[in-house]
Amino acid sequence: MPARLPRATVVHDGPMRITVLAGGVGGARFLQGVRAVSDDVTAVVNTADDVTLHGLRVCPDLDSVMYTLGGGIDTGRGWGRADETWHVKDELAAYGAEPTWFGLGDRDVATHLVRTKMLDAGYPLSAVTEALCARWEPGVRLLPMSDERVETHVVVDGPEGRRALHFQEWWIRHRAALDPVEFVPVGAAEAKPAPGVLDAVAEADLVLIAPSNPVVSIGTILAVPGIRDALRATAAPVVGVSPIIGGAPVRGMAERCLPALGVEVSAAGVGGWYGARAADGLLDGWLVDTADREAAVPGVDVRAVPLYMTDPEATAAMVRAAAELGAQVRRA
Ligand code: FO1
Repeated sequence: MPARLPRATVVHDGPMRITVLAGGVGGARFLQGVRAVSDDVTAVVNTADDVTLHGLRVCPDLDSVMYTLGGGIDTGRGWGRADETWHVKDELAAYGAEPTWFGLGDRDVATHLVRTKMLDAGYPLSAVTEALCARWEPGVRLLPMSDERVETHVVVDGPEGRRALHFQEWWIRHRAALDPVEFVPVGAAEAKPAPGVLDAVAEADLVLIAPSNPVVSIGTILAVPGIRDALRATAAPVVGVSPIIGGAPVRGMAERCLPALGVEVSAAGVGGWYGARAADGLLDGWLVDTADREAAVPGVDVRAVPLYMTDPEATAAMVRAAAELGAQVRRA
């Protein structure tokens, strides 16, 4: 009879079923750590960054996760392919074909061509993602948050008055320099969770909210009707990981997004924005960096551990800390 693990660790026979809500670059690095902790991982990935340009459907966050976990990512950028070339982009620019500000890599174009062809043939995004992952074998189940189109548009005030622009234009062309008045997940109200998303939340042993941008990566997932309710209803502990360390985001310009929602750029501010499950919010536990050990979120068990994802092992240690916190949180 193998020595039995302490009850708090054993949640069911087989690997711990972990479901993660994640965005792109930060979410992908976080998922490298989750994958090291369990081989039964489902990632629910933000698709509101998605954009159609030059006739191609581009899904940045799904691709960042797929390439990172599949070993094809350019690790410096955190998006797009390693060993990339930019001939298509340069040739398009030579024709004056807009937009010229979007970094369309030659290897990356193949992914967009396959995805666009399958979408045009009527396959839902979840089936397209599964097909692309057959090549990349990310080692986690990759689910788009929805098969319906949801696109974040950013409302900004400019010299010519108030206007909305696609998130990618705000993010890439303007480097998020235009002060956002509002972030609008266009299409969210009409969207449904993709097949498998609600079950992945309901049947998980642990639900994690990755340290992705709370507004344009996690907030957009929560805007899909049914997902927030599933998180509040699941028997699994819900543990979030702070994307803010010492008052600043590690990446992803969250400090440019949070003020538009009136949320303080701090571990406590973001934790409070997600809220305690016992008080109409989502969290049972909130993992913050040791620099933010004083952070308190009413109704949420907060724990401070090193949160810099310097490498997959460091990230795995964070994930284990989150799992331990999940096993210990007081449940309403
Ligand atoms: N981010 C940039 O800052 N500049 C780019 O030119 C750029 C191109 C790009 C192409 C494909 C892709 O999958 C992602 C790309 N990203 C680029 C990142 C993208 O803007 C993501 O939405 C952000 O990283 C936020 O997750």
